[in-house]
Formats: sequence, structure tokens, C-alpha cells
Amino acid sequence: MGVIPKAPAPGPDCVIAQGWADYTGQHHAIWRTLFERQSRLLPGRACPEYLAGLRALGVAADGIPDFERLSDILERATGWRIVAVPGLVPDDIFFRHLAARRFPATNWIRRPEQMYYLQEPDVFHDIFGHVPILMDPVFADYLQAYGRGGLKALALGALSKLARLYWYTVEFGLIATGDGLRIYGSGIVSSHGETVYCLDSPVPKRIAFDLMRIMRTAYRIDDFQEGYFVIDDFAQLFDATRPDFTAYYRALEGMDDIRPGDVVAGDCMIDRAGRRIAP
Ligand code: HBI
Ligand code: FE
Repeated sequence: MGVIPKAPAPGPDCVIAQGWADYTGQHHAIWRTLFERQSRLLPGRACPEYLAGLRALGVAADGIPDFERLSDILERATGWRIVAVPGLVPDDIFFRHLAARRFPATNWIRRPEQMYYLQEPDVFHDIFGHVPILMDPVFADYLQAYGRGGLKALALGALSKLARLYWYTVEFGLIATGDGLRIYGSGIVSSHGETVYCLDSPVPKRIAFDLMRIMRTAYRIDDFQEGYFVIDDFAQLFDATRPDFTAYYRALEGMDDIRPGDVVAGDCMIDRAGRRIAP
């Protein structure tokens, strides 16, 4: 079972005490196994910004990190802090945390039989997956802007469209670097199987980042992705999402959804070396 916090019931912001002292040796051992497995795999696969962030957050190697200690390092770098939550929190609360540069992280860790597959976030996904890249100033600003955009999307009834942007960037994004294709998405860097699959498999489609294309694309949560979107750098992500999305949402109402894995006219395909394939 996950850690049952002894702290009082969550407040209206869903924040709880992490309950760090309540983790057992087994909980920390599961973290270390996952950490070692992934950190061996990630050099040459994760983007340099992620790897630099992971290194700078060195306290994360020993066991499940204390969110307060980790937050002190993170806050000095980009002004973000981590708050503990019991699991998925309601959308409006999630976005309010992001807009305030607080990352809500699940406090419990998966059981030993869930080492290869887990559908909901646990502390390994939330901390190992999401926090290192938040050490990058541009990505840090992007995620805060996403939180603000999420609150607007809720008011406009457009969250199903905006959620796709989170999925295909924050969770499953790829980035083209001078050395080749690299991973920045948290759902990938925290997954042993998908870390290799997304870069090496000839099966999934890799498509150049296109904001409207992404917001038209459905996604699956039960298997490896059938398509990934590739950015050039984090500035591209931040700049593309700078405008107000109201007009985009209106335009999307008249467009059909695209199935995950489909390729449509106008897609710019990216090869496994991260280069654009001429149409
Ligand atoms: N809650 N803890 C947590 N983590 C998430 O990633 C999350 C959430 N609540 C809602 C939510 N994500 C979605 O709104 C986003 O994926 C868009
Ligand atoms: Fe996540």
C-alpha cells in the first residue's frame, strides 16, 4: 500500500504533509530501484536540460526525496516549489498550483508488482519525471503559463483541447538537438519501456510541433504513444503558447479530431535522428 499520511485531511488546495518520516525502507528501496534503472538509461536519451536538472537535484538519488529539501534547491533555480498531494487533484486546483509555481506531487510510491506499469502518477513519476526539467528557466515559465491557460480553458469549456497540449509536451514531448532526438516528457523519462521505444522504434510517428495539430489530436493513456510531437527548443514551446487561446478554441470547434498515430496533410515528419523529412 501507499503511504498513509498521518497529517490532517487535505485543505481546499488538496495539499497534505508529505509524511516523509513514514516511508519505510521498502518504499525507499523501490525508489532506488526505479532511480537506478532510469538514470542508467537516460544519458544520451533525455535532453541535456533534464539531465542537468537531475544532477543538480542530487539529493534525489538516495531514496524518496524530502520535498522540502528538494524545493529549496528548485526554488533557488527557478522559483518553483513542490507541494504534496494525495494523487490526482481537481483540474482547477491543479492549475492554480501551477500558476503559482507550485508543483503538486503525489506522496505515495507504487508497489513492487507495479515496477513496469502504472496508469496514475506516483511519487516517482511526479518527482523523477517532472521536477528535473523544472530546473530549466524557460520550461519553468512554460509550465506556469500552462497553469494560467488551464484556468482560462476551464472558464471557456475548452479544457479537453488544452489537456492535449499538456499530454504531448509536458508528459510525452520529444526535442530535436544537434546530437539527435532527445526526451523531455515526464511520462517518458519515468518509464523504462517508453524511454527506449519513443526513440528507437520504427513504429510511432514523430511529427514537428504544431500547436493546433496537437490540440486536435486525441491521446491514449493505456499504452505507449502512437505519435510524438517534436520541439526545436523550449523557447518554441513558450512562444507558441504566449497568445490568448480564445480564438484557437473557437477555430477548433469547426475541426475534426485526429486519431493518435494518424498522419494528416501538413504534418512535418521527423526521423529518428531528429531531422525533418522533406515532404
Ligand atoms: N493532478 N496530481 C495531479 N497531477 C496531474 O498531472 C494532474 C492533476 N489533475 C488534473 C490534471 N493533471 C489535468 O488537468 C492535466 O493533465 C491537464
Ligand atoms: Fe505527469
